[in-house]
Amino acid sequence: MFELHNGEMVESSESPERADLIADVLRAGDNEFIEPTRLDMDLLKRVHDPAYVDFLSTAWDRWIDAGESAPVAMGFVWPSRGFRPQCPSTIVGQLGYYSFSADTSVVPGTFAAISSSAAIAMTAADRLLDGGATTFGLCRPPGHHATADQFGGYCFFNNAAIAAQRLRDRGMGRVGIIDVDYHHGNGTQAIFYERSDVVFTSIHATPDEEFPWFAGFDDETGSGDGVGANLNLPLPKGSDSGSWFVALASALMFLADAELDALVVSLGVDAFEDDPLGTFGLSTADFARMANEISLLGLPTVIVQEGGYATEAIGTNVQAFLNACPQG
Ligand code: SP5
Ligand code: ZN
Repeated sequence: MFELHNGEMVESSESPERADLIADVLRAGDNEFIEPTRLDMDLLKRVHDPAYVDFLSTAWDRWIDAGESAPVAMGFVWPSRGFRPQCPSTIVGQLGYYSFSADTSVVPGTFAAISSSAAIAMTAADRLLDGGATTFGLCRPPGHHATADQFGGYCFFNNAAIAAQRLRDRGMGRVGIIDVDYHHGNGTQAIFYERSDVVFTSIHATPDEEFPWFAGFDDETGSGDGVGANLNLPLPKGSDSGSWFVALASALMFLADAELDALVVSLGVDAFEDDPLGTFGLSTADFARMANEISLLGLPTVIVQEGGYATEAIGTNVQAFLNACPQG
């Protein structure tokens, strides 16, 4: 698969192989694997605009029916400053309306992949609710950049938001989300921005210097009912592990004060020192430390996979985090 990067079509950083690399490492360890159950479409449409879900379910077929021949379907005009944010009637216009970045395109397998990724997040939440144990959803593609009605940043359905909404729908009073991916989880933030029942915090490279550029600043603190329920901890590009863990301490204090019943971790491992997209200095051992510190909250926890592109290390980094989580 390809992405448009600074004017060139290049091989995409986000590949199906990523999930296999993680699964291979986890299969070699002492882990129980379960298959996802069928995605609850009502749940999906509580998180995402139903029209957006319907758009994605037919986008590839409509692209072909429109006579387009490009191997990927993507937006090329977005409703940016001064434009009308209204949905056009044709597939080419709608691709722009329902997306925000040029790194993400629709291909024949997109809807199947994003539906199973979302089903994995839902199933992880269900397993936590049914069995009580910390559960990891090996979601791929990732989800935290996807808003209620826009794809981008390799994300289409917001898996973390789907897990959090499932926890809410099945009785958890207030749910926290901590996003440790190198990039700001703009989609998760947007979905819950006006809500107080799901609180969000994210540690990431400052959007002043890094994707997604237009969200993730520290003065974004929530609005309406959600005032005070959003905490961004942007760090300069090139930040080391020491400053990352100072930010984590702030995130954990924020979550500890929020009176939570459960937690969702958006586990991107692209803050790793050798990640090709990241610039932070975290080591493999730091992912274990991260899990140790998050576990001190003592909350029932669902973990969903987000980014991480250092293919030789993605599995060991995820394993380091998971092995440091309390078993139950
Ligand atoms: C989930 C997640 O980590 N999404 C990050 C999306 C960032 N997309 C823009 C990155 C631009 C770098 N593209 C380099 C492509 C070379 N393979
Ligand atoms: Zn990322």
